[in-house]
Amino acid sequence: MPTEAAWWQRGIIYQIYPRSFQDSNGDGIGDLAGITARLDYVVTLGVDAIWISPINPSPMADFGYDVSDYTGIDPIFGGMADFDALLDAAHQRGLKLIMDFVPNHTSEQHPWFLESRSSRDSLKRDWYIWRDGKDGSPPNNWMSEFGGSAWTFDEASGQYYYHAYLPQQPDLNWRNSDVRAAMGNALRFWLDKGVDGFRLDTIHHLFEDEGLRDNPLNPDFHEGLPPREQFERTHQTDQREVRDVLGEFRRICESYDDRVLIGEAYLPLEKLMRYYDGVHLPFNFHLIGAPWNAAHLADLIWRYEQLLPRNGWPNWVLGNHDRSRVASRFGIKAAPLAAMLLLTLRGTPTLYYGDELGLADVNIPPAQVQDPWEIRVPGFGLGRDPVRTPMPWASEPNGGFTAGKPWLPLHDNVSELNVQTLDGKPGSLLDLYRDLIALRRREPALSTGDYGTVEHRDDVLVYERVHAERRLFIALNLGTTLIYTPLPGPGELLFSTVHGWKGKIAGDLLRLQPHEGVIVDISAIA
Ligand SMILES: [Ca+2]
Ligand SMILES: [Ca+2]
Repeated sequence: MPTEAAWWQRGIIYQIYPRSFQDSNGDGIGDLAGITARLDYVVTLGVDAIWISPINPSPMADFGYDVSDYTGIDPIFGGMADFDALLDAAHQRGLKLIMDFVPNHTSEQHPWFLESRSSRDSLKRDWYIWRDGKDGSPPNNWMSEFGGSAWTFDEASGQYYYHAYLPQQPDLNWRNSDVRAAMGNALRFWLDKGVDGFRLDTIHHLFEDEGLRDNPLNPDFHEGLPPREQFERTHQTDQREVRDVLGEFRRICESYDDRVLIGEAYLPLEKLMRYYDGVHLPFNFHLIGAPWNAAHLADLIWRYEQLLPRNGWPNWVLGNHDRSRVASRFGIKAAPLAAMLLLTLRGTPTLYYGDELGLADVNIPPAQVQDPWEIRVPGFGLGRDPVRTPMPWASEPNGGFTAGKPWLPLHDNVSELNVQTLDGKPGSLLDLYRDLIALRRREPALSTGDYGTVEHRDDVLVYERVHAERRLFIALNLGTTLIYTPLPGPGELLFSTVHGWKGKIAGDLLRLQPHEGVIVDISAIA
């Protein structure tokens, strides 16, 4: 570990889904002025940075992940003055601001695509991926992430265009140097304004096989999996050239002070590591997919550490706008333990708004479904609406989120589960998050320290974090029964998810309640 850790190595990132954080004008949709109004709350959490999901102008076919102008603000979120005010307000409070940037595809309404599709001779034709069909069918067997062919036929120009996601999200051709230059300029536009970094959307999709070879069949496909799983994505994602483009992005960012590049890529750990060439933090989603099992987690932590490249800084994500919330995945009783896990692992933690309250996935009645994944892909399941519901701020109608009708319904026990009610309530998850974050900030061992051991003892996950003379012992009882586990020696209990703060532990045996996690200072042991 370098002595001078960057802010994004020491820090904690808090993800805000802007549609659902705070509405300021009564249209039922969260906006930038709303986020600004709630920054003081974010400061009370003790996090270092906010990352806001896309706010660029967008037809909202995929809620902002279909961008029609990379250097503007969608009117639904406000104007550029609102953005500047948010950035200022964040910086005044010592918070960094990370933007979402969507490089793989634009909206079909982006002027670049409108021009590209206007004719085969368009100067921007090559900015996207256009191909002739084969015998009246698409150019190859590639499927979109939403199911169905990844190719859509354009009647007017008589060719297919490629889209890894919705037909409304045509993929850019990153082999075209004008595309690279235009997107580089978009990054500089925001960096010049002073944003502190980007979370780059779906970077493993940036390039496709140049020869457009068919994907092989997935031997593990079975009934019940989404149709897109029929084929492996061998030729469709994770191509070698991705790293060149990410390297260009990184050079742009590093020509400014102290900026960070984070990349989204759902990949096995081995493949994920290659993205450290390009971005500072390839998001590690493996905690999101993990079973709540001590043996599995110990193995995951250890394997991740072993695979990290030299100077590659680890990171952990507990929840996001695409996956089931932690309180639903692991159960609400496990939520405090999950918080302790996230905030005591080596590397940058990212937490998702509302998880600090214990918000669970919200059941959305069919008539109120908003997510295109569910609307356009029948049978896809619940879609992502359940994890994107409005933040409950107070015990009042719509939780103080909006004076109007919220774009998605809130959970059904707003009167109990809201910021105001949990604020300062002894034993609340919100207080536990704040206390753990404060402890992490005080203890370099927890943020930038090394690991001692990482192991599991039946249902107990155990690891040590070490920094200089400081040695902290962490034990998490993932099981549902009382359990005793050995302590290396006498220590001082710094934190328990069950009992709050405690003092000395004389013996060398720890007593752990069901779902209890503890942090013990064992620096005194020789
Ligand atoms: Ca609004
Ligand atoms: Ca692509």
